[in-house]
Amino acid sequence: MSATYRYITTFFFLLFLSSLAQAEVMISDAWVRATAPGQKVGAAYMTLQSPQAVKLFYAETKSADEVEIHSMTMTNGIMKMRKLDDLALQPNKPEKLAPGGFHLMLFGLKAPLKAGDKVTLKLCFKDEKDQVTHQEVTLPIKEAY
Ligand SMILES: [Cu+2]
Repeated sequence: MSATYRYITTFFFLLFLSSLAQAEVMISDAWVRATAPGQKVGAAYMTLQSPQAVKLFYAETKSADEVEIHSMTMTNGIMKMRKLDDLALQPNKPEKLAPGGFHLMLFGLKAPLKAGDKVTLKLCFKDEKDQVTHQEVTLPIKEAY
């Protein structure tokens, strides 16, 4: 086997490995709620579906200082929000982030989120072997409905 041939096969093997590691999470119905002027907090929603078990453990955006993963539950008629360390996705089971439930909370907005504009989020997932993948998603800003 020539050195060139070996080099090429190694290259394609590595390419194959990296494609295995990057099994993408499907992101659909993604949107960000428009905010009023002066409002410093926003919320992002989307449906996540992963081919393998992963955890969403970190998110960031240039539009805000910090992004937190939140759950929302109703207890005795009172809405309670809680910060989560991560959000686990079961293989092929869609996890819905929607008003009244899971959401991404944007703290320290740099500017009001205006309907018609867009926000780009970077989402970081970790698989069961602690392998981290990043995905960018661009969300339209919409009025609450
Ligand atoms: Cu929240």
